[in-house]
Amino acid sequence: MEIIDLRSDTVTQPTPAMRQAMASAPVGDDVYGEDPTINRLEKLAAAKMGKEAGLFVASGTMGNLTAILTHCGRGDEVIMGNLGHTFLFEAGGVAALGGVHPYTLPNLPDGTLELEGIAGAIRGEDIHAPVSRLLVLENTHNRCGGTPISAAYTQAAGDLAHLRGLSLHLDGARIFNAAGAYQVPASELAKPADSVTFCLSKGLCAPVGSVLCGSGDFIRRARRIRKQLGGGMRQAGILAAAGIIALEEMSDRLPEDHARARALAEGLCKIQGLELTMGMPATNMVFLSLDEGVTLTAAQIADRLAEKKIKVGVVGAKRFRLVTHYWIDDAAVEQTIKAFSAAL
Ligand code: TLP
Repeated sequence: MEIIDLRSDTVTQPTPAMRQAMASAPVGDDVYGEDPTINRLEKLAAAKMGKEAGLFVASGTMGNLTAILTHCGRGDEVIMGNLGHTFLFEAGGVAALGGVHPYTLPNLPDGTLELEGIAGAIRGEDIHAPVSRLLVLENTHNRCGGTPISAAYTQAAGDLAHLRGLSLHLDGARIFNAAGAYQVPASELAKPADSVTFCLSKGLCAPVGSVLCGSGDFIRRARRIRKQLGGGMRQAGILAAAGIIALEEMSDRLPEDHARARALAEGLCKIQGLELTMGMPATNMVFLSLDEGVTLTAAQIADRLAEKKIKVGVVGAKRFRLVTHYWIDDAAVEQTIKAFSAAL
């Protein structure tokens, strides 16, 4: 039996079309700007985001780090959510490698930051304070339940940042999930942002990579930072070839994963002992917790599920995260609901 892996959409295997494209991709040395497949991917990505230029990077983390280090110098401050991926899960890279000071604001349950909170966090002219340089938003918001953030909110936050002299970076690791949820082009969600990263290697199934997009000048500067970080790649067109398929063939099908996440949530919340922590999913993430009547921990239940070849994310003593993706079909959803029921 195949393994049902719901831990993340990062576990997705490349599609057969990707493997074929990778095998035959024309390549060159990208540090010389001579990889035709990377150049094609960067152009395509920039067009999808409505920006002038793109930069292929190894991961979402590298894309966010490159962006933040391009916007900010040492001692500058970046405002971000306390549940944001850049704050929680990127090993403190902006502080460790860039000397950039994070100012965190509480994320609201829908993944946004209160506009008054952002306004209040922006520093004035005071030699005691770091210089406020950048605001970071995340769409979809991972730890807030995979919630999609609207274009209207992003515009309002971007307007506020710009009015006060800050730039806006969007961690759009799953921006195509947000676009699918709102039924709008991703470029509309990214429009207010000065820079945006999105991942090819999550729900879009490519094996490696993300793209950072922004103005031509911003990407020229980001290219140097990527080199500093050791991210100048050579014949990586082999990877970009899969990224092109990801953008052309996989970005519009994500609502199928959202429908399966809803089916999974509907089935699981009927099981005694389980509750949906963040309500019905709007995209591809289901957050679940065990109620007080259950004595087992989430890790113990995950072990029982693993015996049935089902892998789920354990994100707290009593909490799970289940993520649907291309390799999770209707039968896998049903099997998972049955296995949870038996494990409890
Ligand atoms: N998220 C991973 C884990 O790191 C938690 C996951 O399984 O969801 N931004 C967001 C919003 C992300 O969710 C992630 C990965 C990244 C950036 C980083 O991407 P990678 O893993 O490519 O560095």
